[in-house]
Amino acid sequence: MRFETDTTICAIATGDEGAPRGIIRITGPKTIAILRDLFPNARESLLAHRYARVIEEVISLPQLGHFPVAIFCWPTDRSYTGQPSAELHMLGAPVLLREVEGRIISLGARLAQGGEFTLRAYLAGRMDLTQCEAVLGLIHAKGERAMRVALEQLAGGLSEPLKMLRRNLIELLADIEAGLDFVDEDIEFVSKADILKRLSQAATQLSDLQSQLSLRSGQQLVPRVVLAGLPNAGKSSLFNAMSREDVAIASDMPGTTRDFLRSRQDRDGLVFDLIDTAGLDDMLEQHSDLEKPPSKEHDPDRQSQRGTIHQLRDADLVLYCTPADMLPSIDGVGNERDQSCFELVADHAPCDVWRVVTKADLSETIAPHGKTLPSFSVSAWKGTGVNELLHAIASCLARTRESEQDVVPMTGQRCREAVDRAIQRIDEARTATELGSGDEVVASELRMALDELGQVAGTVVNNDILDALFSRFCIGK
Ligand SMILES: Nc1nc2c(ncn2[C@@H]2O[C@H](COP(=O)(O)OP(=O)(O)OP(=O)(O)O)[C@@H](O)[C@H]2O)c(=O)[nH]1
Ligand SMILES: [Mg+2]
Repeated sequence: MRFETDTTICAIATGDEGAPRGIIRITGPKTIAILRDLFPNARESLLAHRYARVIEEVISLPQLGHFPVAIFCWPTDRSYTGQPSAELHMLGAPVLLREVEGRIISLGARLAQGGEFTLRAYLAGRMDLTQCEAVLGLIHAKGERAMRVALEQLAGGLSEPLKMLRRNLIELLADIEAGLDFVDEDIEFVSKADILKRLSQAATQLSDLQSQLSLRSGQQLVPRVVLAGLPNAGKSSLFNAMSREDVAIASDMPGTTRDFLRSRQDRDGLVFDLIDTAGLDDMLEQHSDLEKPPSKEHDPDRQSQRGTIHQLRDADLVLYCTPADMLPSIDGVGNERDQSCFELVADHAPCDVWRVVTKADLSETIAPHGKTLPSFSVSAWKGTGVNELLHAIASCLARTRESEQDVVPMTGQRCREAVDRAIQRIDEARTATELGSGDEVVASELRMALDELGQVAGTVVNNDILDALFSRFCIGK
């Protein structure tokens, strides 16, 4: 990767398979001079303005003919790269674009390397590294959500809190260092209480940043799939069938399951926890005091059902079990108790709730019934539908995992460790302050924390990181 910025670079920024419109980008000190040579008729207008503008021109190419070109021109450093820049928008025929690119090179530019335009934006202080990665994320975005995440990050979603955090720490460091010159004179520049308060604010900001960086359902958190329903709905039997072992007790006595059970599943490469819960029944009339934690409940039945409510709140997906013999009949009249239980579950689960018809062997055919048509039907006894359900869960969770990244994955991978180390340094600084180890020690911990954060933003430059990042860009970006 070339880190010099005194050359003028150019590249075709659009694909080479031909399109109605093609774009050539130029940036660097010679941009305007090159444009003036390329478009002699626009010499005056190219010099006349200091602001970004569009000039309609025609380019004459020997053997190829005359072609209209829209010159988007940023004549000063107020551009993406922080240097005079331009984009030539013209017919997207590859032969034509290559011809014009060749002319620009013959007039004093060189061909840009992949990522060099964004690298210049970074070197000019226009963007920090998290934003450069967001540009890359945008280029490679596979879906709408990935694109939105990249755009938010590009707009400063991560840079702004990072900037504020670094500013606060720099100010604290400056205050402490100012005091170091006067240690012998017993003047206190910044009190111990103030240092501790500011360090604890920094620790909170860092942990916010860390949660922004961690992928919700990535390595840290295993998704949780919770089975819920009325007592005797067949949850524990389904739990056993899905985990292929008899861990949960199933019986025809309502209220068999008291405490929740967990079984780790690995389906289609996706790991998730399946959770069996106590059937909800007594809770149906008790909506008002559901917020009470399970430990505060004295009645064991209600305590176990309260535990179910807590499981629901942490769920990534709920499988609501309705036994086939409780399904609404053709005329739409369903089991009222089951319906209110479904509503209770849907109210408390922060995620999708699928209706799973259990004991499907009890009814030969499951009649469709309007809007409440069940999505899945399974029989734990016969083993039917269980694999299909597991497969659907895995693909649903995989989709969610992909879409729940708060930051461009590359930024997440690169920054998580640096932020962890910064948290450790701030912790050390707090301990040193509490123990009265001396302001020099606190200042040195703060400097190390700032270095770590500098690596996230890219103010502390590490050539390997820059190389790894910018070499992944395509030419013209
Ligand atoms: N016909 C039929 N009966 C089933 C099936 N699955 C479970 N049952 C029966 O339904 C009854 C209740 O099953 P459980 O799995 O204990 O139900 P549960 O929802 O866990 O019940 P609680 O723990 O009390 O909330 C038992 O008698 C099971 O044998 C099935 O696929 N077909
Ligand atoms: Mg059970």
